[in-house]
Amino acid sequence: MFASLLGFGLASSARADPVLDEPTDLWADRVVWTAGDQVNLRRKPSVAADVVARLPLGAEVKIVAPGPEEQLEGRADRWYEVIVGEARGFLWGGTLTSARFALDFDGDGVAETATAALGSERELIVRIAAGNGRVAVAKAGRGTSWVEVVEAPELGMPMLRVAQTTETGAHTALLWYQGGTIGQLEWDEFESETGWSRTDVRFPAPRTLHRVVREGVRAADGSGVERLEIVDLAFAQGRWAPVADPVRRERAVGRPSEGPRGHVELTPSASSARFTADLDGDAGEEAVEIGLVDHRVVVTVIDGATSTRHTFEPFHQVFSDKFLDRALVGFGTEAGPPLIVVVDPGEEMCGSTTTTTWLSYEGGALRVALEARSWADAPYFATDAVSFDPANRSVEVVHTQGSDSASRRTRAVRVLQGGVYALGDR
Ligand SMILES: [Ca+2]
Ligand SMILES: [Ca+2]
Repeated sequence: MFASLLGFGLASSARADPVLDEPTDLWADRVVWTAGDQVNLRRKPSVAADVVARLPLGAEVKIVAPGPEEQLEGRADRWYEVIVGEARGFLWGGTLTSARFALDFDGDGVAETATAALGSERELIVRIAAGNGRVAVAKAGRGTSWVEVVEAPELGMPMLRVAQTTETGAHTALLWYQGGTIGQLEWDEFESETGWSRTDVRFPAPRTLHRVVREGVRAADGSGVERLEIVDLAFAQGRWAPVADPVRRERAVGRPSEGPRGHVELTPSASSARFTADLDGDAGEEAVEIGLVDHRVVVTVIDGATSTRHTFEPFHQVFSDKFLDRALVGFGTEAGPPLIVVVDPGEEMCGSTTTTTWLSYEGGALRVALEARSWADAPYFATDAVSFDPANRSVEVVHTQGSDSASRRTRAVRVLQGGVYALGDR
C-alpha cells in the first residue's frame, strides 16, 4: 500500500534509491557488494583470522548468515558469513554496501565500477575503480544518503547524484569521473520560518547545466524577498565552468498557500455552496456552485447561458470502501488568477490523506490546474508543499517523502499555461 500510494501522481522518479544509513542487519541470500578495494575475506569473523581472498571494489557478495557484532574503525557492525565467487568466508559489515553502479562514467567505452558507503564518521565515501587497479575516492558529506544515477540521457555523461538529509536541511552533490579522478558540484539547502536556500539544476543540452540558486528571507508579517542567481555551466576539461556571468534578480514573494481562505465545509446535511467571482478575467462574474452529491464533489461554473461541470472522484475511494462525506471548498486568489479550491480531507483511509485541488476557469473550460496531496501513516509520510508566485503565474511544489528517521525532497516549478500548471522554465 505504501509504495502504491507514493507512486500515485508524483512527478519524481520511481527508481528505488539505495539508502545508506546506520549499519543494519543483512539477511541470508541478500546480495551486496564490497565497498572498498582489496577487502580481506577472512576464514573466521575476526581481523586476526587468516585471509582467504582479497576482493576488489564492487565484488558481488552473497550473505549466508549473520555473525557476531564487533566495533571496528570506531563503528559497530556485524560480521557476515558470505560466499564470493567460489570462496567462502567472513566479511565485516562496514566493508559492504547495497549501492553499486557499473557505468562508463568517462566515456572511454569501458564500464567502471562505483560504490557508495558510509565511512567511520558517517561521511559518504564514493569509490570508482578504473579497472587498471586504481581506485578514485571522493567524500560527500555526512548523514543519511541516497545515491542514484542522474537520469538525463541528453546529458551526454553519466553522473551520480548524492542526496543527503542534514540537521538543517539537505545536501546534494553531483559526482562525475573523468581523467581518473572524481569531481563534484555540491550545495546545501534549508528552509525555515525566516529564510530559505534552494538550488535547482537541469541539463538543457549535452554537457550543459542550468542552475538556479534562490535565497530568501521572510519577515514576521509573511512577506519575503528572494534573490535569484541564474547561471549556465558547461563541462570542459574535467570540470563545470560558467559560460557567462550569472544573472541576478530580486523579487518579492507571497506567503505560502495554506489552503482555501474562507472555505466552506460541505457535509451530507449541508451539501452545497455557492459564490460568485470573475474567474476568467473578462470583467463579468461567473456563479460557482459546489455540491457534495453521492459522495462526490461536483463543481459547476455558470457563465451567462452556459454551465460547465467538473466531478471529483475522491482519491481515497480508490483505496478504501469509505465514502467521501466531507469536503472543504472555496475560492482563492493567492495564485494570481482566481482559482476554485477543493480539499478532500480523506481521513478515512489507511493513515490520513489530504488532497487539495485547484480548478481554473479560462476560455469557457473548467480544468484541474493543480493537485497537491499529503499522506501520513506513521512513521511514513509524503507531503506536497505549494507556494504560489502570482507575479510569474507559477507555483513551486516541494514534495517531501520518507519516514520519521529520514526523508528526501524534490521540487518542481510549474507555470500556468492554458489553465493548467505545467512543468516549465522559470
Ligand atoms: Ca570508462
Ligand atoms: Ca468572467
